Amino acid sequence: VRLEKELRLALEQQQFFLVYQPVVSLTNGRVEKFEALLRWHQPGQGVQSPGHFIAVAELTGLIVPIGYWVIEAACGFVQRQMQTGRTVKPVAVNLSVCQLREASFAEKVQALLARLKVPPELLELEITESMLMENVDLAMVLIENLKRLGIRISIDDFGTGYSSLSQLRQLPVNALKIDRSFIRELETSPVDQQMVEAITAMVHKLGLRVVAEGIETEQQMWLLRDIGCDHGQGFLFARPLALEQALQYRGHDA
Ligand code: G
Ligand code: G
Ligand code: MN
Ligand code: NA
Repeated sequence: VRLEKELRLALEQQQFFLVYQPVVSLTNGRVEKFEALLRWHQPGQGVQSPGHFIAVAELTGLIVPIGYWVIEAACGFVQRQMQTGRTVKPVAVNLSVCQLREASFAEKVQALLARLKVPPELLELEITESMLMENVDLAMVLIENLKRLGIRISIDDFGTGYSSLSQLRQLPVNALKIDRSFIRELETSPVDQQMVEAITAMVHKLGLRVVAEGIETEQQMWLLRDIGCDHGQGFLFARPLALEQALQYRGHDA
């Protein structure tokens, strides 16, 4: 109950902020996009990660207004990039299942993009595999609506849920992110290597891009590159960066 009050106050008093982690091409090192990650500057407690408060935000429904704040702030990052005159990279935002349950979600996001003059292709929404599986039919309709608006969709934490090939085949998503748990012991685990190979081959057959999460070592990066993963994200490239740092982050971009 106290946390709920504090979260309400956090929203009113602008205590939330976003950090941005680059997703890079494993073939040429260029920045493909940034993933926006929520942080809370809790007074007297320092900076909190979503692990500490997302569950309460979801239970209380506060994740809905917080979620719109996140999308708006991520669009602000895109606007800042547009002002630099350099190539603008898309921004990906994580969603909670409660946000998708709101019937007007797609319309509201569309209105927000229009108001902020951000092209829909520059926004990507990350939906976890387990969220998809909670209600496949609803997720399908929603994803189709969002796609029609030009917004990109990716499946997060892939490999931890239980989607079937036929379900994946029907989903109009752009990319799939292989969960960090498959990458962590990649160097020493032939089973994990085979899993990642199989997922990559399958996802490529569906015409989608594959992103590997949680890359921490060069060896992991080379293995993933050989396997044919398209993009990578992880501490090896960059930790989640503050807005100003993210604006300056170039990776191998010219
Ligand atoms: O950034 P960090 O590793 O602490 O994130 C922990 C988890 O919180 C991740 O699973 C991430 O997807 C989730 N998360 C980060 N930002 C947001 C957000 O804005 N909304 C939601 N719903 N989840 C987020
Ligand atoms: O569930 P999701 O994929 O949205 O989680 C993203 C989270 O993963 C972020 O909170 C981010 O801090 C964390 N993360 C990103 N790269 C790495 C990494 O290389 N290693 C570890 N351990 N965590 C990472
Ligand atoms: Mn994510
Ligand atoms: Na993930």
